[in-house]
Amino acid sequence: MSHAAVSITPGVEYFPGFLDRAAQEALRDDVLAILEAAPPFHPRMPRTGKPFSVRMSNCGSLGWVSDERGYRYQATHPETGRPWPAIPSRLVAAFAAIAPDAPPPEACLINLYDSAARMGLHQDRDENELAAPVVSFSLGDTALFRVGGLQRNAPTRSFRLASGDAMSLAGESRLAFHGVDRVIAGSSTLLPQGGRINLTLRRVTKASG
Ligand code: MD3
Ligand code: FE
Repeated sequence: MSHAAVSITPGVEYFPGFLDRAAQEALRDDVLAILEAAPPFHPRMPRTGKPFSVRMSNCGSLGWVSDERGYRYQATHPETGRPWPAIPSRLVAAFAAIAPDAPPPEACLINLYDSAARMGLHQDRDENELAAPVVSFSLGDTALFRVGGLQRNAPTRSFRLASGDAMSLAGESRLAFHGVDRVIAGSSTLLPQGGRINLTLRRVTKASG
């Protein structure tokens, strides 16, 4: 594992090549097994019900879901009704290597991008614990990622998130606007069907103590 962090903007740290190829393959296999138990679903926009282009699943004690009733964290899959699978131990270890002082993550959102999927500029603000860092890992095709400021119209910076890259978001950037402009098809051989998987680990409830 490489631990050289690049600071993108205060609170946003980028770890290019954090996972080597063997670690990416092991994590990919963990995630593909999770998706057998907790199949990807298409989240829908609150109110309008318009489906996201990104498919999602989760692991951990809580998972992020969205539908006509709103955005929320819940303990069960919205379609199967089953509890989410556990976060794989190698992923918990990778989180701890990046955020050694953080409370244990409760939610791991699994975002699945095909070559047409994107994620508009947004803030992550559905967590009750905003003091804890968010840590993300990318697998598969490279994404063109954008991060801005605390207001939607602030200037943004773009960079690529490639397979094995990690990012941590903390402090003043925890509420920065960000999004995925597009995914570059065919840029990685990691995933058998192509596309991109992003894993985002979060603390949702206030950590006690
Ligand atoms: C920057 N996912 O699921 S994760 C999301 O690549 C989401 O799938 C993106 O944004 C993806 O909400 C990016 C990295 C990330 C997470 C939280 C952030 C970047 C962030 C919070 C503030 C600034
Ligand atoms: Fe986000």
